[in-house]
Amino acid sequence: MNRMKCLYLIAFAICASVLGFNCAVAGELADEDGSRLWLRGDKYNGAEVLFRGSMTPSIEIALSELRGGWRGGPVRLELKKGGGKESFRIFSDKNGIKITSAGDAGLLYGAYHLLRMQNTGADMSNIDVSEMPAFDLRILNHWDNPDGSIERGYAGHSLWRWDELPGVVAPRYREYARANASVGINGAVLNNVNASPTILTKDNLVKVKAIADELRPYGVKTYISVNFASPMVVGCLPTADPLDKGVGRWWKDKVDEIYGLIPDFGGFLVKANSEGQPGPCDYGRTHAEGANMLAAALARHGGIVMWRAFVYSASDSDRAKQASLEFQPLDGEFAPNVIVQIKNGPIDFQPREPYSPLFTSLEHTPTMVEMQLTQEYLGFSNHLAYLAPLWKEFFDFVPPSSLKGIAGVANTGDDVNWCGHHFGQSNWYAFGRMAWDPGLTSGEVAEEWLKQTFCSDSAFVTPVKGMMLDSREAVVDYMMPLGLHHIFAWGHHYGPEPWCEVPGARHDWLPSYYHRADKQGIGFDRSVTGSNAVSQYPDSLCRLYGDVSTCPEEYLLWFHHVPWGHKMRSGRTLWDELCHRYDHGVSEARRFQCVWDMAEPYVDSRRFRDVQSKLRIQSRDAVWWKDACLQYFATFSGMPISYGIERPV
Ligand code: GCW
Repeated sequence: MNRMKCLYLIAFAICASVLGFNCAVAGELADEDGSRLWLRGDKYNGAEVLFRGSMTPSIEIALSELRGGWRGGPVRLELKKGGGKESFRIFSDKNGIKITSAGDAGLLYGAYHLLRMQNTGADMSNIDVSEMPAFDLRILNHWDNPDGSIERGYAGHSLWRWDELPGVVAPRYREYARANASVGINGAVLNNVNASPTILTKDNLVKVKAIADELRPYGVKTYISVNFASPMVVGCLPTADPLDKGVGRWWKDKVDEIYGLIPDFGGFLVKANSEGQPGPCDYGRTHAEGANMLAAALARHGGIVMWRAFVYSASDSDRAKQASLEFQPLDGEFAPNVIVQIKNGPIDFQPREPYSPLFTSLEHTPTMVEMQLTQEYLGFSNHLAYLAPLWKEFFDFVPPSSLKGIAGVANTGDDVNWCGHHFGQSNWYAFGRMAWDPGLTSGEVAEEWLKQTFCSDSAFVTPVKGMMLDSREAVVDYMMPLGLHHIFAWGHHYGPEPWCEVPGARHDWLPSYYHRADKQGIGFDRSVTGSNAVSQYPDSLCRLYGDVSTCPEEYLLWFHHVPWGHKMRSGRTLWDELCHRYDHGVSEARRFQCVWDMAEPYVDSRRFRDVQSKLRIQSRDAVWWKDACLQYFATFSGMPISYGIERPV
C-alpha cells in the first residue's frame, strides 16, 4: 500500500470513528470489486465451536464458517432426531449457544443464520429461534449454454467452464454454492431450458458430476434441463414419442447412468413444445404423457421432473390464456413426482403482470413458481430494480403453502461482482431469503442485505433501503405503467419499441398485439366482451378485473381497452395519467441518483462509482422510455404530452 493511501485510510478511520460510522468497510474504504457479495464477515478464527458426532462435509463447513466469523461465546452444534433435515433451532443455555437440527444441512443453515443475526446487529440476548423453509424446492435456474453464453444473461459468461471440466474445477463453484447455502437455496439447474441434447452425453455428464460434487457439501442439489428429442439426437433412435417403449427404455438407461455418477441427482427441468422446442405434442401426446414418461425413469431414484407451463402459439387465442387452456384440462393427470413450473404471470416476466391463473385453476397438480432474477425485461444489469416487492405481490394472490417450490432464473455470470450490477446481488440474496421465508418483508430483506454488503449505519441504510423499495415501481412507471406490457424492442428486450413492425413476424411477438393503441384508446380487452381471459380467474377476481370501474389501475390496460379521455382515480384523463406516470418514473430514477450520491461516505469508492454510473444509465434510459412511448402513443391520442419531452441527461 502506498504512503498516501495509507494516510488516507488512517484519516478515514479516525473520521469514521468520530462520526460513529458503523460500516463493514470502515477503516478499509479501499476499492472493492463486489466479489465477496454479502459474505464479508471478518475472519476471526477465534470462536469456540464444538460438534460431537459423526462429521459430514456440510458440518465441517458449518464449523469453519462459525470459527471464522462468530464473535461471541461458545457455540455447540448437535444433530438430533425429529424435525425436518433443513430446519434448525438456535437457542442459548448455560453453556452458550446451541444449534440443533435433524440434518447436517439444517446445521449449516443454522450456522449461516446465526452469523447473519450477528452481522446485521440483531438482538442476541436469550436467543431462541426455530426456522424451517417454506418450500422444499428452492432452486436457481441457469439459462447457460454449452458454449459459455447465457440466454438473457447480463453478467458475463457462464460460471460453468465446460471446456476445462472435469479436469479443472474452478474455485468459483464452491463460492457460488456457499452464497446459495448462506441464504437457503438448495438446488441449481445448470443449463438452459432451451436445452442442448448434448448435456446428456457421457463426456458432459462427467462434467456435471464434477460440479455436483462441489455443490453437494453446501446442500445444493444438481439438476439439468433436458431436450425432449434427446433419444433421437444422442441415442440415435428414430423417435422421441413418449409412448414408444424404446424411448422409455432409453430414458431409464440414461437416468440410471446419471445416478451412477451423481447418487443424489435432483432431476430434470423441461421446456417442451414451447418456442420451437420439441415435445410430446409432436407425436400427438399430451404434456402429461411426456412428463410422466420422464418421471417414471426418475422415480426409481427419487428424482423429480419440473415441467414448464410456458407454452403459447401463434393461434388466435389471447396469449395470456394459452397456458391455462393447455394445462388445466390435464389437472390430476401428472405423476406424483412431476411438478408443473409456472411463470409468475401469464405472459412473460413483465415489469408487472397479474398472477398466472393456472396457479388457482390447477387443483390436483403440484406446482412451483418461476421468477426471473435476471432482468430481461427490467433494464438488464444496467437498472436498479429490487425485485422482492414483485415477488411479495405474487404471494398476495398465490399463498406459498399452495406451492411445492420456487425457481429463480439466475442473474449470475462470471463478472467479478457476479451479477453485473452490485444491486443485482440483492435479488439473488432476496430470492433465497424469500424462498426460505416468504413472510419476510421486502424491507427486512433489503436491510439485511445492505448491512452485510455495505454498511450498517442507519444514515446509509434508511435512505438506500427506501430507494430499493421504490425501484421496481419506478421501472414500471417509466417502462409500462397502468398494465401496459411487452412493448419492448424486438428480440433483445432492452429499450422501448411500441411501434415495432417486422414483416412476416408472428403477431403475438409484436408490441401492437399487446398495447392495441388506436384513435379511441389503448389496452388489451381481456374482459368478458374481449378475449375473456378474466374468466380464468376465480369469480371474485374475475368480477373485479373484468369491470373497468373496479379494475385496479395497475392492471387497467392489461384487462381493458380504455378510452383516452377515461377519468382516472386521480381525476386526470387516462392520457394525462399516462404522461404523469412516465414522468414520475423519470423523476424517481433521478431521485435515486441523489440518494446514492449522499451514500458516498459510507461506500468504498469503486462500488460507489460503479453504482453511480449505472444509475446515470438508468436515468437516461428512463427518459428514453418516456419520450419514445409518449411520442408514439400521442400519434393515436392526438393529445399534447403534458409533462414535456426532455433531452437525455
Ligand atoms: O420470453 C422468453 C425469453 C427466452 C426464454 C423463454 C423461456 C429461455 O425471451 O429467452 O428462453 O422466455 O422462458 O423459455
